Amino acid sequence: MMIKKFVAPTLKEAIAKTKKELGSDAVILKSTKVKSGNLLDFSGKEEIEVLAAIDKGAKPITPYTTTHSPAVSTVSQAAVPERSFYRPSAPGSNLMTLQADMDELKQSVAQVSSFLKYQSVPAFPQNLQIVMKQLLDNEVEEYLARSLVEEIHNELTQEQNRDLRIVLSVLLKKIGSMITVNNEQRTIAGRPKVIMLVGPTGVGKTTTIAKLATNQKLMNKKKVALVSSDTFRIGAIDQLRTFANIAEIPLTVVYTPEDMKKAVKNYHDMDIIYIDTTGRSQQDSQRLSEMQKLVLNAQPDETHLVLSITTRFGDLVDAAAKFSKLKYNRLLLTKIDETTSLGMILNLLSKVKKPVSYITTGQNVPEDIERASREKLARMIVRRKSN
Ligand SMILES: Nc1nc2c(ncn2[C@@H]2O[C@H](COP(=O)(O)OP(=O)(O)OP(=O)(O)O)[C@@H](O)[C@H]2O)c(=O)[nH]1
Ligand SMILES: [Mg+2]
Repeated sequence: MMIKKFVAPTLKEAIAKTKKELGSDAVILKSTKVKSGNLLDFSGKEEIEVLAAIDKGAKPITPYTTTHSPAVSTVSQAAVPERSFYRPSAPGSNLMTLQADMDELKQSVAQVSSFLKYQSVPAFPQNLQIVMKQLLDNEVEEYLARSLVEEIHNELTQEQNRDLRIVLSVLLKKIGSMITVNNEQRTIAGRPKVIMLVGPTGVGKTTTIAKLATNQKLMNKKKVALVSSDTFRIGAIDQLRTFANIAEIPLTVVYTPEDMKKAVKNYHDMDIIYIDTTGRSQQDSQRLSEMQKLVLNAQPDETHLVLSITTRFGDLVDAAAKFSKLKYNRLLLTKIDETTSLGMILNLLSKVKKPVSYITTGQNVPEDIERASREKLARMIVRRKSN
């Protein structure tokens, strides 16, 4: 393993530097706030120092010098960086984004008249027509969009309906109330919390486990262990093993449901055990039944069904139904960065009544993950697409 230090004004910039030099396989081991390195700077300004590692086998993009310092001791001293998924958004930011949403929506006014030619929208006041079009553009199903707009029409006075700011804030509230989240991160006293990720192939389960485990270890300083069930596909484990080695997180691979029980028991002194599973097609009912045994033996406190929001809606609903055999109690939505039709989230949540735990927004470990928030999800659903 090779380790290198990067310093930048923000965590994001430090990570960008790291990725530029070490490539996208680099893993952040530690990020700390440090005083500005510039001796002439007396402002007391802080910068972010990132300690990154890359597997020896992987090729860096540019040549660099390395120090072979042991990572274990430094990992446990990690400080909370500028931007982590535990931080609440800045006060006042909601109002600002609401204003931005509104300005964006106003730009749609011009398009509404042409839209009305081909949509059978009842004679709603103009602001409600704008909102309706916006929801449909974002691929919210028509019946949902219509019922939201009708409710607003009925509940607000004519004068309120003429104020786009009021219409929009009521809309966001209504959408927010259709969403439930559960992003509880507290661990359980006296025993490890067991968290299992299940879901179709290629949705991002392993990547998400790497993000969650790193964040819990580095930022919350939790004792974290990984278990991976590799009962169906030889070689599937390499990706997680490489990560576990670099981040120095213990990993056990289990091959049978009985192994699972032992592995979980073995990690009794950990705070969190994350269980990765190999992707299963929801069509493969025999394999799903085998997975049920794994679940039974792991006794997870949380089972997150991981779904990529880039998947066709019909397939999402189908996966949600088939995986219900595994009694999942959270939805974890991935690849939010890859689509502009975020109305799909509302369509899904109106059918699958489970709380959302996290959303993931890119391939970067550990930063591209956020705890789900109703307000933020509602805004994503309403937001105008940036083309
Ligand atoms: N754009 C984007 N890509 C992601 C995200 N999460 C994961 N990926 C990518 O999706 C691909 C599959 O990710 P994995 O973590 O291997 O998916 P998996 O669910 O573990 O796959 P299987 O174990 O084969 O079922 C990888 O290229 C990831 O980098 C995300 O939030 N956004
Ligand atoms: Mg995987």
